[in-house]
Amino acid sequence: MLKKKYLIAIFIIVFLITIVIASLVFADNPDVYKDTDNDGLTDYQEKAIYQTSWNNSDTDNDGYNDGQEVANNYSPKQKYLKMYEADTDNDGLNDEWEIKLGTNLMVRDTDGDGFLDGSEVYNGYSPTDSGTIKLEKKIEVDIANFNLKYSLGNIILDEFKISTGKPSTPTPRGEFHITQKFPIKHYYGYPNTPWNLQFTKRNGLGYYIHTAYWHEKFGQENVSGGCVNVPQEKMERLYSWANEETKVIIK
Ligand SMILES: [Ca+2]
Ligand SMILES: [Ca+2]
Ligand SMILES: [Ca+2]
Ligand SMILES: [Ca+2]
Repeated sequence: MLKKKYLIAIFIIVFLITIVIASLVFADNPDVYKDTDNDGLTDYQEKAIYQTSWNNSDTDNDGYNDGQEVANNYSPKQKYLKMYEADTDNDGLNDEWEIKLGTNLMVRDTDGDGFLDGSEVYNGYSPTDSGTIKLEKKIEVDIANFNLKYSLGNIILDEFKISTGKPSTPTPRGEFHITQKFPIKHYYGYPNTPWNLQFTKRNGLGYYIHTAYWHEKFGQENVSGGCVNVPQEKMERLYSWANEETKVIIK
């Protein structure tokens, strides 16, 4: 009985010592605090996340330091490109989403399962877990708040202001799926509209999520004939990412 008590006590002591040593090691990691090149990103962020130079404040040599670029959503690695326009490792997943999803923006197959990060995200798999569990691809439209967000599993890939159907031609509410994709559509009075995602059809009429080059009412007023209008600079990424597995929830 006494022996058992000793064993438990020894176990607890060893456990506590391990915790203390581990916390000392991590607290002692200077990279977490140090910003050697004084560009606003710590050495740790530069080495582990942005893959920038920790001792050169302007990695891509474009006149803006790494921290400034990250703060303004520009790539510190690729001259003049926004974070989402850069795909440093050319794996089909842009640098902004690599960082959101926790993948390595210099490694094309982060989890080493034989599938590129970009194709995993497109097909609804985790790029950081080699398992085969599917993640939900979901677009959520909040009509009252003029808001659209879309996500892979529980990670939001983007969120922005939109405009939906005016009171006489409201956007249908409910749960749908993307049914068809059209790179260009000609709507009545609005030809050559890029990036169209159809999510339902009623009385022979298709309802879409698409750009609207003819107005700037996003976040302000619902003006459409029932479609969801998205700002031009937001739509191409959403269009490329969405497929028939993508759920559309409109409320
Ligand atoms: Ca730095
Ligand atoms: Ca730079
Ligand atoms: Ca990439
Ligand atoms: Ca992979």
